[in-house]
Amino acid sequence: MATPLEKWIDKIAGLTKPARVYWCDGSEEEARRLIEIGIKEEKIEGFPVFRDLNHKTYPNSYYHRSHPTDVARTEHLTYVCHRDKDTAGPNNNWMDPEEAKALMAKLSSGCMKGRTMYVLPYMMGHPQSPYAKACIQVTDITYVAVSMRIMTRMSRYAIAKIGQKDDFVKGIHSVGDFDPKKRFIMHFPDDSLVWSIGSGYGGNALLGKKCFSLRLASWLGKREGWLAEHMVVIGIEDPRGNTTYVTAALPSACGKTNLAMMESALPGYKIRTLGDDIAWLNVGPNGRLYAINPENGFFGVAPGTSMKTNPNMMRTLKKGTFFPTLFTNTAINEETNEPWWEGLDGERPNKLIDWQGNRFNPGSGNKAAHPNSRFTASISQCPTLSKEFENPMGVPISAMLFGGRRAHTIPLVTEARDWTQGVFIGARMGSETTAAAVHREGILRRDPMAMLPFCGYNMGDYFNHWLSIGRKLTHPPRIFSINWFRTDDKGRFLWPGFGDNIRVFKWIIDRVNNRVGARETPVGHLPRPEDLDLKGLDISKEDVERLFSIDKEEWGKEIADGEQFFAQFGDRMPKELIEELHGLKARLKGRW
Ligand code: GTP
Ligand code: SPV
Ligand code: MN
Repeated sequence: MATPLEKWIDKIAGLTKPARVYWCDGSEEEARRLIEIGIKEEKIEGFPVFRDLNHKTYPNSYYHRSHPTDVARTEHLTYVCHRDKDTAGPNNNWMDPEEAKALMAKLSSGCMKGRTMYVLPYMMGHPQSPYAKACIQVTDITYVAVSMRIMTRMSRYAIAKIGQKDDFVKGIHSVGDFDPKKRFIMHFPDDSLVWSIGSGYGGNALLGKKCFSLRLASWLGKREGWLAEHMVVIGIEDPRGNTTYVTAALPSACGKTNLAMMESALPGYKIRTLGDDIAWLNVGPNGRLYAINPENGFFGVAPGTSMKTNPNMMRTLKKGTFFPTLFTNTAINEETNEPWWEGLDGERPNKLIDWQGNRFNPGSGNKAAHPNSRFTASISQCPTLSKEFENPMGVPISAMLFGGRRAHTIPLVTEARDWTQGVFIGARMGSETTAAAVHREGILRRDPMAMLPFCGYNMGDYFNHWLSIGRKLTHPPRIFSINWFRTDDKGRFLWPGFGDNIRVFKWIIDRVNNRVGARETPVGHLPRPEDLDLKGLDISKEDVERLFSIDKEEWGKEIADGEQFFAQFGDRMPKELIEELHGLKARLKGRW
């Protein structure tokens, strides 16, 4: 008797008509074979799906060039198909599920003709974790199959775990013919199904990542009483030998990967990595919030990564294990066959092939690597990996941070008075846009909890859900706002960032452990000047003042913008957050 899983695979194969169906086991030997196929047989626009890189300096690494129209997430083609539009909310594109399925069936009919359909069984989360989920994705390109092996725990175990059940997490993926007009990323929360066609790009095609672990999982979390968040998870070891676990939500390309493995500029402090993109947060039996990272790898932004900014990522990329490391849409150094990107250490090599496959002309004003070019590497290769990474229960969280790119207004660090004010800070979050999604860069947009593109239901309901989680916690984490990106009038960053961010973390863990006081302001608690450890840092007193300055006029605009953003959620907006907004307004008007 066929299992529900086997029947489902037959049904998809009947629709998409692949030449063969291959069930992956996630082994090392299989990854090698898939890469061989990608090198020798599969092509995108005449270019092989994989190309060998220099294995002496970057062991087991391969290059992938995507279709030139397919280099970032496409939020305008991403839909969340709840039965009714209001459940999806103004923060999501919506289509009626039946209509969406009919459209996808039409686009998928025969879309795998002549190709292989790879069946990928994988777990999100440690297999022994009560919070883990067993998933299946099909795809018709080796790049996605190999990427999923790096990013998830892929093995036949997931098939055993699914057994006779039919409510497993399902993903259908085909690159189709890469036609942007036929490109859609559709989510069906009621069926635990993601259906994606026309794109091979990470967030659109590795369906365990944003599509399942955030959009569908946030909806599951709403129904089951937990949170799926766009967050880093780290442990901070202090000179006393204590470790404080912290999460931080930052929008795409705003520094999560950097933060996750930061090399501390302060002696005695060490960062321990648990995750750089996604956290699943559960209320533990002791009333504390526990975090797991459901992923097993990094899909990080290449440009700007160097021994200076992120040495531990450079070490991860060069470690070389039985997991391959992939580079997508970077440039290639023609002489050494190494990947290259803007911001990498050393001089720019003389002979570069740009991300579109052409000889790079430095006079052209173009970038050699695409600004959203990325690497894919196993988390097991990270030298700062926490020994708690494989703990099925996760780690207890003492502080949660919300941040973004804000040239003005938002101080370097602010502490919320309590959970409700913290949720208000997260809900009001804004950030200047980056190259991680297709849109104009550098525009300020509201991005609550860094989840605007990833929340799988109405954000008004999402804010309510956050408040309800707070009510279940007897020892809630403290909540902070951070901003590494404040600039002066000339656009120069006021804060050195990167390894020096530990100075902010030192204050945060001192606050969590009730070791320091704070300065009360209308916008929250700020560090007293003497409590921020700036030893050995070349920063002027004026710059420090500017990092913490609160400008009434700028805050007036900030509140008006936030108010307008909240208004679109109508009566789904929690009254607690509206009260916070009025409170903030009144405090700023008063004397302080
Ligand atoms: P996704 O993978 O897209 O979710 O993003 P991410 O948040 O992991 O992004 P990542 O860490 O790769 O961010 C990269 C960008 O942030 C690069 O342009 C870095 O130079 C910049 N960045 C990271 N940390 C800092 C910092 O402390 N200060 C400044 N000024 N820039 C930073
Ligand atoms: C992001 O854009 O936030 C990413 C990369 O982490 S992707 O997986 O493409 O979404
Ligand atoms: Mn991300």
